[in-house]
Parts: sequence; structure tokens; C-alpha cells
Amino acid sequence: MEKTFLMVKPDGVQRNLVGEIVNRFENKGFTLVGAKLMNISQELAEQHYGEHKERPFFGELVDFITSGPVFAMVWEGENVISTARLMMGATNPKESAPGTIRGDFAVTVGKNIIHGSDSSDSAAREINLFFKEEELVSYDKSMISWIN
Ligand code: DAT
Ligand code: MG
Repeated sequence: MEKTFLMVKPDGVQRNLVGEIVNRFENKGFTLVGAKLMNISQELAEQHYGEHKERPFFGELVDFITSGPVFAMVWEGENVISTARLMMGATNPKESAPGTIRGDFAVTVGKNIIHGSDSSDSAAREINLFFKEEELVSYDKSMISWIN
């Protein structure tokens, strides 16, 4: 089953949005298979956002993501990678539709509440970066036959 890496950023944790965000993915019908509240080191931040190294906002991005605890999660489900991106909304909250997480809770691109993998390659890379294999669980929910 497809897996993705999602993370409530420091602004989302500070604004008490962890429960709200977990709720949305649970209600949708996805399955949580790993989660932890953690601080991101400078090194992990630079690795995680490596693709943006040359961008002018890279320093700010690393400072922001290391500024407080994040809630890192792995979610499982059919098409969970692309569906989670739709549920998050556009990167810039100016353009994210109401009803999406960023559309409902964020105002500026620098503080946009949530991260989500954008492809199967990045999902595999990010899950690996944040979680050890033994931190992920595999289980069946009896209600899954009412979802898939
Ligand atoms: P996403 O988080 O939607 O995958 P991204 O990978 O392009 O977006 O960028 C990573 C993060 O970097 C994004 O969530 C917020 C920040 N960011 C992106 N573009 C930015 C910009 N033009 N100015 C400041 N921060 C930006
Ligand atoms: Mg991205």
C-alpha cells in the first residue's frame, strides 16, 4: 500500500493544529502508521530540504523548520501521496483553496502549516530520513473494506 510522509510544521504545532490535521486524514480514510513529536536538527533540515539549497529562501526555511517541535507522520492509503497534496492545498496559502489545510489555516508561504511528500521518490526518501523501519507499524483496520 502507498505511503507518504506528512509533517505538521512548527507553526502548526504552536497553533494547536496537530489534532485537526490528524483528524482530516483519519476522516478521509487513510491509516496512520507512524508518528512522533520531535525537534529537527540543522543537519536533518538541510537534508530534508536539500532540493531547495540554491533558493534564496533556503536559510529562512531551515531556520523556520528548526524553530520548534514538528509532528512527523507516515500515512498509508490508496493514492495517499497525491491526495494528501490536494488536501494540503497550494504551497502559497494565497492560492490554496478554502477547504484545504493551507487554505483554511495559513496566510503566508513562509508559515504554511504542513509538509507533504510530492512524489513516490520523495515519499520513500523522506520516510527513510525521519523514521527507522521499527518505528512504523503495519496493521489492518476492520473498517478498511468500507473505504477501499
Ligand atoms: P511544498 O511545501 O508545497 O512542497 P516546496 O517544496 O516548493 O513546497 O517548498 C518547500 C517550502 O519552502 C514551502 O512549503 C514553503 C517554502 N517556500 C517555498 N517557496 C517559497 C518562497 N517563494 N518564499 C519563501 N518560502 C518559500
Ligand atoms: Mg516540497
